[in-house]
Amino acid sequence: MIKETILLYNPSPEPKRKTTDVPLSLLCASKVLDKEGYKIKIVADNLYDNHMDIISKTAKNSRVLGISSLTGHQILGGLEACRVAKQANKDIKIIWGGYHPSIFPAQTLENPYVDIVVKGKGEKAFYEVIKKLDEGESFNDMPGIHWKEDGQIFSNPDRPLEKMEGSPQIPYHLVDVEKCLYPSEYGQRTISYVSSYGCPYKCGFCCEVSVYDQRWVGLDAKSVVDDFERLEKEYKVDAIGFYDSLFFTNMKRSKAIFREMLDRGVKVRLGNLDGRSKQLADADDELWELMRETRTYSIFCGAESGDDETLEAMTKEIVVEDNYRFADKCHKYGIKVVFGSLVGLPLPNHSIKELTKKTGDQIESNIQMFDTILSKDTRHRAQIFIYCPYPGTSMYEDSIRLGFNEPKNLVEWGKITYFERPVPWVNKNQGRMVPMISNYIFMFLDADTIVWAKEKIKNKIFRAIFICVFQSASFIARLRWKYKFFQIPIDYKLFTLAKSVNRWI
Ligand code: B12
Ligand code: SF4
Repeated sequence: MIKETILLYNPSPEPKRKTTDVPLSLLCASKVLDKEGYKIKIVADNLYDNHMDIISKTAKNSRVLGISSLTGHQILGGLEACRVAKQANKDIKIIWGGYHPSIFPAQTLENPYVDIVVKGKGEKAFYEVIKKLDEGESFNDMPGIHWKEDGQIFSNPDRPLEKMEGSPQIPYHLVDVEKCLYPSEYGQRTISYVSSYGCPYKCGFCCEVSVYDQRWVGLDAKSVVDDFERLEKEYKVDAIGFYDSLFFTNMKRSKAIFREMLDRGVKVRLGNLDGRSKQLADADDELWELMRETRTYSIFCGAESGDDETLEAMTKEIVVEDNYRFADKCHKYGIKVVFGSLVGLPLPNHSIKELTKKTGDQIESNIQMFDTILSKDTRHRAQIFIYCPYPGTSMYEDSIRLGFNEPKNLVEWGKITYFERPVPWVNKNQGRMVPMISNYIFMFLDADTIVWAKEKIKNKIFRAIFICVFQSASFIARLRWKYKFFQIPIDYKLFTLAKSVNRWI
């Protein structure tokens, strides 16, 4: 068996901003390979300053370069790594995985650098691909694998979603964990973690449907809490940020995790648990009491819209009232919510002009909904994103019909920027206003931001200056929110500038 280095790269999701997080996608994709003794080197910009040099050097002795990528900027970083690696070693095989290649396996393979795409969950699939490469065999019988041979693209059917029980633990030891822990609102040493994959729902805008086809698998409660204990003991982690798509899919499992934590005295704080407003608002008090007892910090919830017609068009299977009921329940039990929402959706039977107007109405109704929610609990955080069409979702074809200029290749998808109006019916003013409200005003409305931000500044003088500046900016942002005045964005531009030079803002 050939066990040369397997070189993996996690490109930064945003231009000019260093990653602060653990490369979780690559760690999970490496689980089985690591257990089987393969030599793995994971490169990311927070792990090495000169990361492209490391790629070039390591590529010389590597059989494979693996790239993980979402749609957007990560693609460009991934392609740059491919160029550097191929220059160092023209025989290196290049494998892409993650959401973007999973949505577009064939189009990803059209890029001359890419040899193989792993669609969906990667733990076993990646190992099997490497084994086949070692043995010089074809990928014909391997579900979920797409590949290129003599310029021709071959595609296999999707892979069944394997159970998580019995799969090796996440090999955090493959990276310098100290460089990947981050201070969050709920812990000084927070680490990212995932306990399930997929989602059984079919929201019309969400790419989860095309990658996992409404399937979901979750790790059993005991194994999840084993992981928490290990992270607590080995890395002195005090908080865990969840990256599940829908943590609360199975309420029995969720309760069992909280109970297991209490029984075993596990003290790490959990945050960013993903849930749906209706399911959680309807959940029994036992679940809520368990979350209170375990000091669960926050839930991430796609509230999506303050307009019932838009929620219906999204097939979200909730109404606006569910968002209010859920927010009240969280307030009662002292749990913070981060609410996501979308505007600029391609509603059927609307012209572009009507959709631009509808986008304005959606912004308005989301503002109204968040005004009500945030005025009841200032710890809740709101977010508004502009819709971006993804294939395999029910809204994609509508978007193309309505004039969405579909990117035609990997490079064009790499240039998609989420706050710069990916769809033509979102006008310039809306494209400017949405990120200003979402990234700037909502940040200052969130009562926890100042508590958390000032803790990160150790120097007393800097801290005092920071608090002064923060409070002045906060005053302006609150005034804007009170009067719903989002024009003449000089303060926002200054904030954006400050953000570009300080990665913690
Ligand atoms: C953390 C996260 C982020 C992070 C970045 C993560 C990163 N990769 O660096 C941040 C906060 C920056 C982010 C931003 C955004 N995100 Co995001 N994010 C997530 C989240 C919650 C977790 C990702 C994760 O780590 N999952 C756990 C890992 C283990 O799963 P995984 O990545 O799928 O990896 C597995 C397989 O894909 C495969 N695999 C992955 N990589 C590789 C590589 C190789 C070589 C192989 C063989 C296999 C393989 O194996 C892994 C193990 O099975 C996901 C939802 C989710 N549950 O995944 C959304 C998600 C990925 N994000 C999404 C979206 C829409 C966004 C934003 C557009 C949100 C917004 N409107 O601003 C932005 C865009 C970012 C950008 N500029 O490109 C979408 C996907 C969009 C897309 N087509 O890429 C998701 C799926 C959420 C959703 N359901 O809509 N996000
Ligand atoms: S938006 Fe959330 S609930 Fe809807 S399909 Fe995506 S992950 Fe599932």
